Amino acid sequence: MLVIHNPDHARHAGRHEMFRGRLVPCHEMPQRLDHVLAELQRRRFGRLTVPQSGAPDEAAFDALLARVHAPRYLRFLAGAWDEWVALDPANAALDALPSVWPVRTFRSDVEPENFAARMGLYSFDAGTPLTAGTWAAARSGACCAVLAAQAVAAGEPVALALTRPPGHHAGADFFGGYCFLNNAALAAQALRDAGHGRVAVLDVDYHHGNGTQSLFYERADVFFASLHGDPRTEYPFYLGHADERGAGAGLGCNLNLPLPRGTNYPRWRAALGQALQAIADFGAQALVVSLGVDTFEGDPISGFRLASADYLDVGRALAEAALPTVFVFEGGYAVAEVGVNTVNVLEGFAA
Ligand code: Q9C
Ligand code: ZN
Repeated sequence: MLVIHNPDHARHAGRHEMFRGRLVPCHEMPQRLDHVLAELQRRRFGRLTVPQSGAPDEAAFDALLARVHAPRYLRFLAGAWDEWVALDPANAALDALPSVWPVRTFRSDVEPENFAARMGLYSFDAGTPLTAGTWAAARSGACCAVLAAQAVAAGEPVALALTRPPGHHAGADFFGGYCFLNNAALAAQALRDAGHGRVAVLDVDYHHGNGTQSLFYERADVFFASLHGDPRTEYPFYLGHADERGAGAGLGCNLNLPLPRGTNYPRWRAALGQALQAIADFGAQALVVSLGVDTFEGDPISGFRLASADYLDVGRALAEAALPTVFVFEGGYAVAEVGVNTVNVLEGFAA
């Protein structure tokens, strides 16, 4: 299996996220991806590559970024760290976190000059620190996702974009949930641009992929299906309910399967079967999998009960869709097990 990994991922290394009134060490850390790389090497699984300089074409890549994300959001992300340090040189030793947000009845059409105000305009939580290398890491990661999609469009049966920070919570103009650029959405759009008429995104991360859903909600050419912790009790709370079925031309092209905390593998696997059936009914010609392994029973911030061996079966089930497939790495915070669980999916898929 082709594996395109983000050589710049460790440039995004947040120190703290806000959690229950205090700053705690970030769950989303560089070691997560290092464990997947180590497990790939240990099992001699996958053809590991990094993006070559100049590929994909810079101008075409920036144009694709600006079709999925709002240009003013991209400009903000690209310059945010320099602005943060310009406020006070001492800020260079701190992460930037938002602390004020425009909720309902506030305006979002006027971009404030104040930096903190723009941090809030472009985010939805205080758990997603912006650091010196965030833009570089996120941009290279998005590039990996697009390259993986282009390789699959060119005939590779399957590819993995092995990158962090993750992407599925990021929307057209906001970051949050440890995500800045929506890698899975970029991969799906790249598949569309390469001629796959109907693309499905299947999100198996524990958390609802609110960013991906919102990006495709009114589109009939990209189907979004997600299995996740019920937003009544689980992050990201404000999206991911079963009655969200798409809108306008996209009505019927969105499927949410919320599951209660404590869900075990048999129940989760039944929901996966439902999602795969819907994707087949849609007539998808290519599949993007938002591959979070925070469904693991040992995950420190999640509530499902999948065991490591279950991920082999997940991979087998995904392969039965018999579609050209792009895997995009998302969540999974049981750092020591994230490698085994991720590679189990890939091995099950390849077998
Ligand atoms: N600090 C992904 O799995 N937890 N993101 C909120 C507040 C956020 C998870 C706690 C969990 C985000 C890609
Ligand atoms: Zn997650």
